[in-house]
Amino acid sequence: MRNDDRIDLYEGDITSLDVDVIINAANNSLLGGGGVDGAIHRMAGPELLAECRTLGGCVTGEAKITKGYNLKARYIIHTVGPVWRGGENRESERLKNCYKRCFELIKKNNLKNAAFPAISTGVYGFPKNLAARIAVQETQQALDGNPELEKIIFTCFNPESKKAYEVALSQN
Ligand code: AR6
Repeated sequence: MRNDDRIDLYEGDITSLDVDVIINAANNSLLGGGGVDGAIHRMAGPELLAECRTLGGCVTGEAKITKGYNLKARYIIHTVGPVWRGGENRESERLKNCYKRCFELIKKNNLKNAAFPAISTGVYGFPKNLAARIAVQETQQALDGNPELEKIIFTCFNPESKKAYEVALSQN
């Protein structure tokens, strides 16, 4: 695997991680929801919602950054993944854009390490294997293009997700 010393898999809750930034799989409103979004808002506290209210939402495939508040992570990047509608609606392209926009913000803010959840693979129904392939490809490209970036952690919240990343990493 390329960049293997700069990529880690972590099984567990992304909100517990002590990293520069965690990525949130949000919705267009950026005002919270279930899944990882709900967990992040709960742990970060009400000041996060207050900042999110000033952001004016977020288009699918884009990303916005906030402070981390009560999290150990200093920042949160909120990105909105696509809802899976069978694969013919530019879902892959939109998911790729999520990763690209996140990595742009990571670079712009000089962040050295980041943890990603498996964006779109919960409520939004994106197939886990394809999503993991996209996550790994975009991460490899970003690591190649940003020598300052030390570590990317893929957070796996269930064994199926972990397996999907292991396969994707072994093929890269
Ligand atoms: N830490 C790490 N990963 C988690 C956690 C956690 N605490 N909780 C869930 N996951 P989802 P989506 C995993 O549904 O598919 C929200 O309501 C989960 O197992 O959180 O992008 C938003 O507001 C799955 O692998 O996000 C949107 O409305 C992955 O995170 C919608 O869900 C993503 O699952 C976004 O749906």
